[in-house]
Amino acid sequence: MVRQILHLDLDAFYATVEMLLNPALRGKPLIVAMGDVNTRGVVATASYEARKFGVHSAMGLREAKRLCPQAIIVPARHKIYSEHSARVMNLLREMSPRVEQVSIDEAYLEIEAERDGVAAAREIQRRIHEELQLSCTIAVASNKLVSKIACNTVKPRGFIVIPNGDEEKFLAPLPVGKIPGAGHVTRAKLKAKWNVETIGDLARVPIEELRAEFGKNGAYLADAARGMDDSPIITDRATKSISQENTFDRDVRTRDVLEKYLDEMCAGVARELVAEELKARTIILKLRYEDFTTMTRQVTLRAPMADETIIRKHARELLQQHWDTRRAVRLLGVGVHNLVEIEGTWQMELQMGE
Ligand code: DCP
Ligand code: MG
Repeated sequence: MVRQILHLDLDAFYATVEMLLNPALRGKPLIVAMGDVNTRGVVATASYEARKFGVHSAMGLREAKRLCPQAIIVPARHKIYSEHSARVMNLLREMSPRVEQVSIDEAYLEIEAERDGVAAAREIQRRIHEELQLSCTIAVASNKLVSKIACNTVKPRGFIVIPNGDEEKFLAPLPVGKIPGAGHVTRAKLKAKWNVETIGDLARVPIEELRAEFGKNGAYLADAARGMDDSPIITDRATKSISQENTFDRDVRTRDVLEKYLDEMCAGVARELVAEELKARTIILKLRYEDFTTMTRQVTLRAPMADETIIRKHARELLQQHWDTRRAVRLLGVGVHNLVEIEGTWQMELQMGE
């Protein structure tokens, strides 16, 4: 099954929001500063006009001012950026339910095979520009790794499509440091041992040799060099947790009563998991005593499940092990996290259609 994965990253995000709120800043070299706007602060981001002078994120303001004395410097306003980020993410979720937000201004999105992924990407870029007055770069590829790398090659206001089958050819001329995780230690070893500079050079190193040098990461590097990646989109639904809790009218001292409530809550949690098409690996018990001290204890299973009996068994065991029976219980709760999505219906249909 060929996937259609979009990687989207907003251009000079904080600076673009500042220009949106104050159009007089548009087209000017602008630095958004973290901490002190005077010399002790750091550059959070710079407009592309300021980047021409060598200013970049994480640079000290002193140096940034030396490189670009005419830059306008404004303090970062994180709350405002979060609001604009949320609008972007909501727009993406309108376009597909399979959205993975990776940072404040970056997300992956998967488009179902029966839709035109490139047309969807164009529409997203247009809507972000017209409805939210923000600028972004989007890459479309068959997996997350290639779409992420591709996106960075065409910034700002860029758009790029890597057709399925062209991944390795596209990556080959790029520096090996473009592979996420290939930091300076890895790069230095690759250079010293095999004279690797580009991703294409890396693809020519035998996999066994990479394995011997880097272990599991060696296999990752070999796959990455060939543009291979099958990591799934992790949606927000999968990162949340599901729980229920009960505050008692009167503090409870009897095990039977606690277990009765616990069983009921386990059933509720299992029902919600099933309804959301999720499975969980971790079961959590929460206890609050009469003096308001609260504790949570959890157990993590080998495999994800959505089974009421399993949840109940572990929740009861946690209660058995951790409830200090000398103390009355004011609140009891049970929850699950470490959630994974059961393959959605459209994905199953696609696999069967292949
Ligand atoms: N950010 C920060 N400190 C950093 C890097 C980034 O505070 N060291 C903030 C400011 C950026 C935002 O996160 O606007 C998004 O980070 P990006 O790396 O995506 O950078 P930009 O969006 O600013 O620019 P680009 O067009 O390169 O994506
Ligand atoms: Mg960005």
